Order: sequence, then C-alpha cells, then structure tokens
Amino acid sequence: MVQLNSPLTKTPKTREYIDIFCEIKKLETFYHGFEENAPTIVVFGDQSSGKSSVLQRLTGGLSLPRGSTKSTVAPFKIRMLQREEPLHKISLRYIEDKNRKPVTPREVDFAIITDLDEEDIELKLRDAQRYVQNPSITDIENTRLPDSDELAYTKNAVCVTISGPGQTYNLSMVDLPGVTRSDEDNEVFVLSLVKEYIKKETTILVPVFQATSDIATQCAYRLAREADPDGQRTVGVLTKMDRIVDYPCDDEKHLELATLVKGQGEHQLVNGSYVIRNLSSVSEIHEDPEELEKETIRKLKQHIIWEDVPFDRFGLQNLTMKLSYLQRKAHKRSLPKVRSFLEDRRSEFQEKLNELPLPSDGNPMIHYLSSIIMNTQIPLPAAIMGTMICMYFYNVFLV
Ligand SMILES: Nc1nc2c(ncn2[C@@H]2O[C@H](COP(=O)(O)OP(=O)(O)OP(=O)(O)O)[C@@H](O)[C@H]2O)c(=O)[nH]1
Ligand SMILES: [Mg+2]
Repeated sequence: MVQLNSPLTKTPKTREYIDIFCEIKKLETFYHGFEENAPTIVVFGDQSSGKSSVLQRLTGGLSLPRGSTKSTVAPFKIRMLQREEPLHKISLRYIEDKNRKPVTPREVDFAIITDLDEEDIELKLRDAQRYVQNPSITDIENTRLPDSDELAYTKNAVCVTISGPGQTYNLSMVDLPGVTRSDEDNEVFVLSLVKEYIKKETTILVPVFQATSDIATQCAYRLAREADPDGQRTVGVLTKMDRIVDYPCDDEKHLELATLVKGQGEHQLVNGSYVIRNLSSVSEIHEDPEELEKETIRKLKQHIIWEDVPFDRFGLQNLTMKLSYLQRKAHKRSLPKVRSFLEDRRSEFQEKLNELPLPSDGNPMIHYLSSIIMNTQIPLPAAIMGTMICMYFYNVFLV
C-alpha cells in the first residue's frame, strides 16, 4: 500500500495544531459544519505552472495527473482523515450535466485504491477525471469512456479520501485546473471556478507562479488579491527555478523573481512566496525531489540578487511550516463560529428541557429507585418487583 503522509503533519508546531484539532473534533457529533469549515489549501494559477506537482508533494506523494500539456481539467478534492480504518478511495461528485446545467449534487464511489501502486493510482485518477467530464454516463461500471469528452473543463469533482490511523489530523486540499488563454470560453470558465473555490473564508490560497514566464502576465496574483485583499490567508509558490539557474538568465529576471519571493514590489504578498523545485519530467521520475530542490536552492543563493532574500523562503519544508501556521490561524478563526453554534444549541436544549413535564411524584425514594432501574441491567419485571418492595418498606417504616 502506498503510504501517504503529508509533510504538513510533521512540522515542529504540529502538536499545538493537533491539540486544537482534537478539541474541536470532540464536538463533531453536535457540530456538523466541522468538516465543511475545515481550512482547505487551494492551489491555482496558470496552466502547467506546477500546481499538481506542488500538491503531490504536499500530500506526501499522491500521483495526481501531471504533464506538459493540460492535465487537470476538474477540481481534485483531497481529504486526509484520521480514522481507525486504513482506506484510500476515489469518488466522483457531480454538480453539473453535459450542458453545464446544475444538477442535484451526488457523490458516487469510483474505486478503492488502498492496495494500488503509484502508477495505478495515477491511471485511476485520470480515468476518474474523464468520467466527471462525461456526466451523461450514469452506469460507470458498465459504460466505456467516449472518444471525445462532453466537457473540456468541469466543476464536477474527483474526490480522493485517504484515511487511516497514520493520519495525524484531518487535512483538506484542492487541486484546480490551470487558467489557459488558448480558448476564451475555457478561460472564463476556469477563472470563475477558481474564484468560487478561493472566496471561502476558511480557504488558504496558494497562487502558483512559474519562473519561466512573466509574473505580470500570470493570473495567480490578481486572483489572490481579489479574494484576499490583505493577503493574510495567502502564500505564494514560485516553481521551475531550476530553469532559471541552469540556463543563462539576466539580472532583471532575477530581480523580478526575488522581489516576488520577498513579497514586495508590484506583487506584494504579506506572507511572500516560496521557491519550490518539483520534478521536471519523466526522465526525473526516479530522482529525489528534496535533493534536486536543495541543488537548485544552492545555485540560486550564489547569485548576488538573492542574498537578502530571507533564508526561510526556500524549499518545501519552509512552505509547509508557513502553511501549517496559516492552518492554525484559520482554525482559530473558526472557533467563534463553533462557539456561537454551540451556544444556540444550548438554549435550544434548555427550551426542550423546560417543556418536559416535572416528575409525577416528588417522592425521593421513587426518584432514587427509578434512577437505579434506568441505569442497571436488571430485567424489567425484577426491577418493578424490587421497587414495589422498597415502596412498601418506605411506607411502613418511614411515613
Ligand atoms: N523543471 C521543472 N519542471 C516542473 C516544476 N514543476 C512542475 N514542472 C513540470 O511542469 C509540467 C506541469 O506540471 P503540473 O504539475 O502538471 O502543472 P499544473 O499547473 O498542475 O498543470 P495543469 O493542471 O495542466 O494546469 C510537468 O511536466 C512538471 O513535471 C519545476 O519546479 N521545475
Ligand atoms: Mg494540474
């Protein structure tokens, strides 16, 4: 079985987060909004900027569809849940039909992937994506995928649930399709899909910028700024820096990128951006991404322009620390909501209690005895008999 553990659960402050998490989890039976309001990390940006690659590393290796051309065309909702039973499964969530008309939301199981290897998981995820692109197929098991898809991009989502005792706490992440400019309809559609996902207050926004094209022409910053104007729940990611350090590149480009990472200049982000180096292609598939990342960072830091960039803005480990900090903040922000929800429930319960008739007999002995009956395993006839005998003695000796 592929072991998937997010590096987010291994940061030094994880303990603090788990404590908050456990407190809220105890209320799960009352507070059903718990999962719905859990902080969700959402990656978005231009097509092929490296969003799925970043998320693959943040999940500890889930083989999401990746590639040099359009790879993600539907939202991938990843839930990592702490449960007794180890289970990895894919389900499909339909919210629109082939004409993009909204339908009553339904989620159907697609595949159990607990025992599959990485390659097979990737194939299953690619198939799952095609089924949500073809919402007319209702009998998934017995209907083959068509040659051309009903929807090029869709709001229907592929849901991946990874649960087991090894998951330290519940995590929620979303991989979104990239914004493309090759087709106006698709561009408009994907932009509105991204906006829909990032507007929620519990979302942690991760705009992904690729170093290989102009930052000003990429949509990620504008989208993040619109949804989160003060940038408190946004942290940027800058990918493909290996392409910059391994090839000749002018100082102006370096300056543009270093300014972005510092969170200054035209693209100000209070939490800055993090330099992340992912695997580039099939030829690197067996390489260790951590080692390649270290190498890129080492080369980058030799450049004078990068000297005053804070040391903690490089690499996945530092990114996970920032994300985990933003998760804790988001969870703390959600606490007043949980509190007011429970306060409402308390008054509701109190009202119900007030409506209940008072006990018919004020006799303390009967009270005491009935509480024993309610709380023991004595068969009912024996309990009634016992009560009658006790009442007899009560009347004879005490009254
Ligand atoms: N050299 C290099 N290549 C990268 C890096 N990150 C991603 N790539 C490559 O870029 C291509 C696109 O990566 P994806 O992760 O699929 O990008 P995406 O943004 O999810 O793409 P879409 O879902 O199609 O929008 C893949 O071939 C990756 O291997 C990086 O840091 N360096
Ligand atoms: Mg992708």
